[in-house]
Amino acid sequence: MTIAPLNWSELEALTDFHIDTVNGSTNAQATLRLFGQTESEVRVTLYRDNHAWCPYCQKVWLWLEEKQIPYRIKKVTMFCYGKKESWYKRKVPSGMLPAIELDGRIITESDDILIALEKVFSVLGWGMQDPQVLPLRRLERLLFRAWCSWLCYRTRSPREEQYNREQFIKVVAMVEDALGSTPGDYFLSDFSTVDVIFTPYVERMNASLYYYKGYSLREENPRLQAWFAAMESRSTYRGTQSDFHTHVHDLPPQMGGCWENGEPQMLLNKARVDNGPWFGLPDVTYPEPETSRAEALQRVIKHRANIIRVNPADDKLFDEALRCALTHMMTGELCTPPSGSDAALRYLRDRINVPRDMSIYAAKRLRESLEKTASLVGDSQGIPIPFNHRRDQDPANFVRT
Ligand SMILES: N[C@@H](CCC(=O)N[C@@H](CS)C(=O)NCC(=O)O)C(=O)O
Repeated sequence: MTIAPLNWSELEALTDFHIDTVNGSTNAQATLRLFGQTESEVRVTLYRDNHAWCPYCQKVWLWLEEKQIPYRIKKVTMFCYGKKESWYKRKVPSGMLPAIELDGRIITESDDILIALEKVFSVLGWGMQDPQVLPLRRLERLLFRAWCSWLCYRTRSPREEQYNREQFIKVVAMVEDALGSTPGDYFLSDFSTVDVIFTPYVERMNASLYYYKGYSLREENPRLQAWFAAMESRSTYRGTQSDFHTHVHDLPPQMGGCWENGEPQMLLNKARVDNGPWFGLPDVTYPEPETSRAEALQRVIKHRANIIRVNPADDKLFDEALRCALTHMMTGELCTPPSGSDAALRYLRDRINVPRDMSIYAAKRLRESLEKTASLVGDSQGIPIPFNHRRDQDPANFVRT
């Protein structure tokens, strides 16, 4: 038995999800953050990517959120998603992100940005140049390079693949030692700028190695596992956290390629990230909030006109199919979509971006219902996600109408 899809007004009545983007918890939608202060106190503008994906932007974003510095956010398109805004190129000719404007002065390079912010707003636990922090900053870069060597270069033999894997695991052991050398789950004896610096790439390593190499960083290393859990106890981190699906498909154009090793575990992991089930993946472990479905529904309703317009399928067909998936998500009842809409539903399933569009559990709920609903009418996949660019996600297509 399947039910008829709810109409848009019936769906709207099922969500009252609302967040205070300005003074509430960390979120990707905000363009102003005040933390209870007044707008006249804003001295900082953060220029970051539209996708809330750029790792160096996440570093500065997390730092500002942890310190609760009032700031404005201006979003810029990254090259591989679309055309860089000319107003930004006038400010930062290279077009690189992140940048901040601090009391009218433009600063680029995420480390220099944090150093400049520390001078004005004081350090986050320990300073960037502190003798305890410097070796850990170097360790983070060492880990980054070992990860790139394994993930981003095509190897010519299984031996070379094995060597790259071992080199990476050696550096991970150093990270485990560093985490074990202080009390608590963070890098130093308390949460600090060091945790902020490690966050963006460790999150991307966890996703990409799971998917492209069959290696689960978070599950195979107990101290990193505890560190992730400690990070996830912070609402700041949760607000910036992405999921496996988003990362593994956003990384290749940014990194110039990510190479699969074709091993059995890798193939299983890849299928799971792409086709589900998405619950239980080691990309998140804190309990699912009760609001996840309502959040996903509210976000789709808000952008439904563009979501339908951008989808390659016929608008009327996809409108109905999308309502079927949302009806399933909210009621738990199966709702058969029009025949021929399976590829369209999976096209959207593959293009939910976390945390730009919604938080991690909301995205899992939506992906789950899109997939379940698509599977009622067929197994056609959507147009494949491009590997060399992500212009399918050009933010220009999603400016609200
Ligand atoms: N060393 C720089 C690296 C910044 C960087 O590589 N930014 C990339 C995005 S992650 C970028 O802006 N690329 C240009 C683009 O994609 O538009 C920093 O630490 O800020």
